[in-house]
Amino acid sequence: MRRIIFATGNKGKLREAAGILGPEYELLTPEDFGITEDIPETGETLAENSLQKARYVYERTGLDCFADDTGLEVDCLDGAPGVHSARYASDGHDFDANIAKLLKEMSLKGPDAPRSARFRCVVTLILSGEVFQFDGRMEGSIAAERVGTKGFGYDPVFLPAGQTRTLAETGEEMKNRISHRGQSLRAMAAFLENRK
Ligand code: ITT
Repeated sequence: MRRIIFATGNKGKLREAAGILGPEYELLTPEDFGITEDIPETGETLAENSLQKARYVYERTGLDCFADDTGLEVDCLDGAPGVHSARYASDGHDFDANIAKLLKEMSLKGPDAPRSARFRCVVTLILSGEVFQFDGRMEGSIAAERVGTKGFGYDPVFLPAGQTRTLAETGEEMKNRISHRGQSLRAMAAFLENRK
C-alpha cells in the first residue's frame, strides 16, 4: 500500500484517481492536513500550474504528493479555454456557467466551424523532493448540447473520438480507460512501480 497526497480540491478528480490507481494506493487530500484554501494556480501552462499545486502541498507537509492540471483545448477557439478551463466563465469553478460560455463562443463561430477538441493533463509527482511530470491527452469533439449526468466539469459536452455518447453518459469506468487522467496517472504508477 502506498500513501500519497493528491493535491486537489476537485472531488471528481479524486474519485477518478482512486479508480485509476486502484487499491494499492491510499490517497490523502490537502484537507487531511488542514490545507483548505484554494491552492494558487498562476502559471501560464498546465505544467507550471501542476507543479505549483504539487509544490504548495509538498512545502507544507514534506510528504510525497502529486497534482493534476487539466485543460480543454477547442480548435475553433484557438485552444481556449485551455489553461483557463476552471475559471472560463467566472472565478468560481462553476461547471454549468463554463459549459454555457463554451457553447456560446462556439456558436458565434458559425455552424460550419470545426468542433474538434482535446483534454490535456499534466500530473506532477514530488517524490522525496524530486519532481517528475506525466502527460496525458484525449482527442474528441464538443457536442451541440449537454447530455448525461455522470462525471464532472466539461464531461456532458465532450464526445471522445469515435464515440457517439458524451463522457457524462458513458461514465467513469470507460472514461478512466481512455482519458487524459487515466494516461498520466497510469504512467505515474508505472514509474513508481519501477522505483521500488
Ligand atoms: P484542482 O486544481 O483542485 O485539482 P480544478 O477543478 O481547479 O481542481 P483544473 O485547474 O485542472 O482543476 O481544472 C480545469 C477545469 O477543467 C475545471 O473546471 C475542471 O472541472 C475541468 N476538468 C478537469 N478535468 C476534467 C475532466 O476529466 N472532465 C471534464 N472536465 C474536467
